[in-house]
Amino acid sequence: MTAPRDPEFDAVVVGAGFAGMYMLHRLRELGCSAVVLEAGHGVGGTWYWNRYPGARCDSESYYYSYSFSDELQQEWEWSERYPQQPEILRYLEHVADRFDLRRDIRLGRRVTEAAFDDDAGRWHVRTDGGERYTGRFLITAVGCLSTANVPRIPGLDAFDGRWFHTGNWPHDGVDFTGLRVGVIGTGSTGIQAIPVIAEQAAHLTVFQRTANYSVPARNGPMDPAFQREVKAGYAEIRRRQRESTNGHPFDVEPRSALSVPEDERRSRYEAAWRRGGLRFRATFADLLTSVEANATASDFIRAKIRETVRDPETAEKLVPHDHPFATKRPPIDTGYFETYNRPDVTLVDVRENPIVEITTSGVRTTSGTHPLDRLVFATGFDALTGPLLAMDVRGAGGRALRDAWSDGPRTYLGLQVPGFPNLFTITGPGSPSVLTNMPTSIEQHVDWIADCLAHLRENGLVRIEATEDAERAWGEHVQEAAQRTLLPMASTSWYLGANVPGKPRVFLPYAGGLAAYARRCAEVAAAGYAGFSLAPAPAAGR
Ligand code: NA7
Repeated sequence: MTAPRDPEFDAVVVGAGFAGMYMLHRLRELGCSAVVLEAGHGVGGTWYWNRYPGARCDSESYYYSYSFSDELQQEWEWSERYPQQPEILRYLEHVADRFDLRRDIRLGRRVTEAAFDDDAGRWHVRTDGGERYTGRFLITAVGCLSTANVPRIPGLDAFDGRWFHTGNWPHDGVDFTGLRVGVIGTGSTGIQAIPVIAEQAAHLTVFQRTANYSVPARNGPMDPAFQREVKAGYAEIRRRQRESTNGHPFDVEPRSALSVPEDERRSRYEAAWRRGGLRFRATFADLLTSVEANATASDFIRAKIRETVRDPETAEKLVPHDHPFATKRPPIDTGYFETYNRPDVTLVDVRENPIVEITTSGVRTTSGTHPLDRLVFATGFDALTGPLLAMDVRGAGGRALRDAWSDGPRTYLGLQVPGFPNLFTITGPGSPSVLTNMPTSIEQHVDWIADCLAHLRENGLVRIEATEDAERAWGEHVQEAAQRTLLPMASTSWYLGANVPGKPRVFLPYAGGLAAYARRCAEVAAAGYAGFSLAPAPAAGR
């Protein structure tokens, strides 16, 4: 008897979030056979896992969505300016149904190994359940922020209460009523969760390592007239997104913060503060390129924190001082700083009083023990490289991705890795990804990959691999692009890998802007995939 063969596909896609689902749709349009392997027991990716209290998107609903189908964008109704996690998940489930994607998505399959077979020119993929799949192409759609970072604090195992990481939240929810809750972390996630948890808990203790800037979100119900206007204007909105730096449809003020008189500058910041949201960053052209310009925005927010928080000592702890505004991912919030005016909320500065251990009953810092019943880690992710390295990926000659990236990720355009033929990494390190509105970047990547696969097929080619030279030049360009901004000034940023002990300090996303990046990708394709080596099927008998 012959052993059953692994199911064979043109492409194996890993992940069924925004990226994996659109990739499947495009592969089908090309007539390619494909399977999507998804670790979760439902589609949605980020929005399947991140169910913590207050979880919502910081980009506005009308543009944090797919643009590839006008019918979809016309028929879907968003209920709020910023969609909550359950609403985005419903949207992605709707997409899965509407485009009949589910029949090629295998849920509950975590990919643990992927190895390239040089002779056959195929990827062999294995899941945690021991299933095997084979594909000519392996396309990762694993997200940038999907590998939870739980700090190794001594004693966690001994904690008598329950603990949670925000990115892996129990599906049946967590009831904090009447409990003493601790939250570690004040990034975008902590800043969303803290006000909501404070409403429920008997007492909330926030453990803050780095004070963060935050701008009010100004969330609210979607205005039906605005929704109609958006739907009528989608073509233009999508064009603006694609031609922007960050994938948002708004313009950046072309003037320098330093070119306007102080009272005008202040009134512009006030207006941006009242309007709320990530657009605050666009108040002036040079907030991310000039230390002096940035200081005007940073000082404005610092003053707002001091105005909002009544206890001056707490306010001072909350005022960021070690990095310029927006050099770490800028959070937006609903009542974050106001939460510290509650009598049942305590702020602990763990830079001043580091956490020593977790005891059976709480968190012990150098200044004493904070008794807790529940502990929430809002401590972020092993960003960009974590989800790729969590799979044991082996390229040509059995080389491990982990070894190839021991000094930091090496990619060409964030899309391919030399030595890993026929592997495409959607929103991989070295692409704009997390510096942009993700669905916009995802669509650009997926479309580029789909066009590339069509090109290969039309030309009788079966193998594509980034060259070492192209990778080296792109890697240098990624670092230069970061250096042209203030982003590397945030020394504790996950953009730099600084949040995970032992991770190489390399600036991970491409900071040159989405529009410039997409132009570059298009030029590369138009030049016959410059920087990639393309090959036909090996001669028989090889
Ligand atoms: P982030 O932005 O990485 O924030 C994590 C927070 O947790 C941040 O305040 C960290 O402080 C803090 N942290 C991490 N490790 C520790 C330890 N060991 N002790 C104390 N505090 C710690 O993750 P988020 O989930 O908030 O946001 C991720 C992205 O998801 C977000 O930007 C959006 O794009 C969506 P630090 O600043 O490192 O000192």
